[in-house]
Amino acid sequence: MSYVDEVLARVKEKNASEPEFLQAVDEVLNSLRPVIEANEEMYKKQALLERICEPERQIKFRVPWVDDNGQVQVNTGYRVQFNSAIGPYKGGIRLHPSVNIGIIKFLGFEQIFKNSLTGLPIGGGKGGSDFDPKGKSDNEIMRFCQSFMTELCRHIGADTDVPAGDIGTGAREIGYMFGQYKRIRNLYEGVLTGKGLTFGGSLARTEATGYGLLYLTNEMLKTNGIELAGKTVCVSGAGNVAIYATQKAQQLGAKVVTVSDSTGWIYDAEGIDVELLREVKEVKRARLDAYAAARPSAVYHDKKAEGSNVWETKCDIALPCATQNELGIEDAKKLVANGVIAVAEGANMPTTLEATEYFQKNGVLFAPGKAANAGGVATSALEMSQNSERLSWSFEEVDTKLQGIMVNIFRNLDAAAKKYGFEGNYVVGANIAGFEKVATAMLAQGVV
Ligand code: NDP
Ligand code: 2IT
Repeated sequence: MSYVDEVLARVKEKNASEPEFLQAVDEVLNSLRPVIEANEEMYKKQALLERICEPERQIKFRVPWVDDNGQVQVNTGYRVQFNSAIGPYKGGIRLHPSVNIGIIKFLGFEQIFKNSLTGLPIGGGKGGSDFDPKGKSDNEIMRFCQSFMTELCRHIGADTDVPAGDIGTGAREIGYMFGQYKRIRNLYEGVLTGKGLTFGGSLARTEATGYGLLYLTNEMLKTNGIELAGKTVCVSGAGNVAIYATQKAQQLGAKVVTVSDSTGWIYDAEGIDVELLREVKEVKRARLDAYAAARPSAVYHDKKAEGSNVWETKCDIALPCATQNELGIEDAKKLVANGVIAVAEGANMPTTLEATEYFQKNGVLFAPGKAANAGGVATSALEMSQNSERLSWSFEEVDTKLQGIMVNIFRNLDAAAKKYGFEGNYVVGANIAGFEKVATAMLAQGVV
């Protein structure tokens, strides 16, 4: 049995109840085969793959809070500090009822390689809670965030671990968490990113993941002789990533015809109206049927009633920006039958392994999330730099750096794929390019 197969078998046995984590490990380790096989004995002796699949530290804690009726509620909080070989742990906090340790581990594992790809000095981590922000009042959100940070604050710090947003965690939640950290630790430091602009946040961080997704997609298309302008795009999700992906796609001359949330999706023949979408989702925190009600060209589809989703819409480019495993094999077949040219993941692991392989076999350009959505965390690292030097850069300065980072990520993964004989396989390219830097740093730092 090869070293990769041995480790895969052990990881599966050890983490049998964590399907998302196993899925992420399966994809990464399988695509690292050419690198590992070139130096198998050394990697095995160093147990490098076992070390990379085992978080440095996992923190699980109780989060008690009082709701508006005076009832005490209890949630579970997590922070997985996965790998600090190349910098302090860095990664978001997910607030969603589906959160469990396996989901946080999959996200933390992906974050190791993503953060490495950015070229910036950040390690991999992720956190969250099974708290559901939907339908909660501002005061309930604040009490939850304060309780969550009351425990988390002893494990994080500007040079230790720097959390940020993810599903269910936006500027409001980061603000409450920052306030509580500062109060308890008596430290005014860049301990979180995605902060408000009046207290150390970076311009363009809000837009960065969606914008970065389009910068990388554009570079991938250009490299393959294809123009983004004039293309029809399907976006899923209607949150932070989806909104700014839609905005940048339109600025670059494409037409985005769909967005979705957990209950339904919109087809808008005239192209999504981003200002209206922002008003519905960011300001009113309403459902997408409110978008359709305000826009005659839009049709609302109820997911449950119709059993449908955005992927049945004919498009040239698909950008899944909602959540893991939202694009399966049947969706991939529909997209390919409808002539899709490129798929780029705004979300983390939104495409199942089977669907990814189907795209690749059918000649669809496929950009994996750890490369395509790295613009968010890259800009978080730029926020950390600004906090350290106690300065703030202009929107244009940050956006220009972001563009450079995304183009560089694509060039690096394209080159890594070519170097190992997998030209055009950007999944293999991203995993190898991300892994090499982390592996070199881990080996240099000894058995820790
Ligand atoms: P938001 O909370 O802002 O938006 C999430 C969107 O996805 C919402 O429209 C939500 O619908 C939908 N969604 C979430 N969970 C589900 C589900 N289980 N089923 C169906 N729809 C769902 O999150 P973000 O936009 O920040 O994150 C989206 C994805 O991008 C995630 O995978 C995240 O990990 C990834 N990502 C985020 C980055 C960031 O900087 N924010 C950076 C890199 C990756 P509803 O409104 O109904 O809840
Ligand atoms: O998945 C991700 O990269 C994020 N949610 C952003 C993490 C960050 O630290 O900005």
